[in-house]
Amino acid sequence: MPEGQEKRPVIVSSDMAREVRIPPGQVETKKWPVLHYGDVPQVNLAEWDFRIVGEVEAQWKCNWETFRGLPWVDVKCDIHCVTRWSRLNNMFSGPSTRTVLAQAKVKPTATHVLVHCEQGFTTNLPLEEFLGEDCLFGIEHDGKALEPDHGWPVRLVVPRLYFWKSAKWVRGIELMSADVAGFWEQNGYHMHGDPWTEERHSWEA
Ligand SMILES: Nc1nc2c(c(=O)[nH]1)N[C@H]1C(S)=C(S)[C@@H](COP(=O)(O)O)O[C@H]1N2
Ligand SMILES: [Mo]
Repeated sequence: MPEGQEKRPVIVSSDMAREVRIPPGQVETKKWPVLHYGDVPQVNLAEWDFRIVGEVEAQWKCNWETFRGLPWVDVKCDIHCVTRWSRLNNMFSGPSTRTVLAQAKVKPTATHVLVHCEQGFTTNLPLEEFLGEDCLFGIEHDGKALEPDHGWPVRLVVPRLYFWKSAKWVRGIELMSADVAGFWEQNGYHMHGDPWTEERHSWEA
């Protein structure tokens, strides 16, 4: 937790209030599976930076110390992978997407976000969903730094969409004036990805 921030808001994802917590076609797991394309990147915090580019009045860039020092929130949420596992009752901590985006002045033309990660991984989502109140840049999970496998030093967490939108090893965001397919989306995953209506693949759209 950043120094001087003794108390931070706890946000409970609205999906946790559902009577049925497991979306259709999903199975609960107590473990936390690891899933990604390619290798776990070697990240050097001294060289790490985070950028906000695209449909903004001025680009914004910061180093790890500044990013980590932004005010944090704690978010309780369930996560749902399109490969059919769901993991309930996670706690992620870090700066909210709203806090991070407030560092730049977004142009009114921005409608979507393309998230950029180490090794060129990308994922796309509507700006409105990126700014959901339960969305954050997760630095800790259940009070501990993320494991390298799960996105250390920081991953996006968008609890109400399938978990492939929760990009690991994130390095920046690009504000877009149109919806542009990211990595898994180019490979057939859905442009939106709502687990409750099973938006798994674009050919089922
Ligand atoms: N950078 C990056 N992030 C990624 C992926 C990836 O391939 N690269 N895969 C996504 C997919 S498909 C899933 S299901 C989740 C899995 O996160 P986990 O390994 O922490 O469970 O990460 C997502 N984030
Ligand atoms: Mo996934």
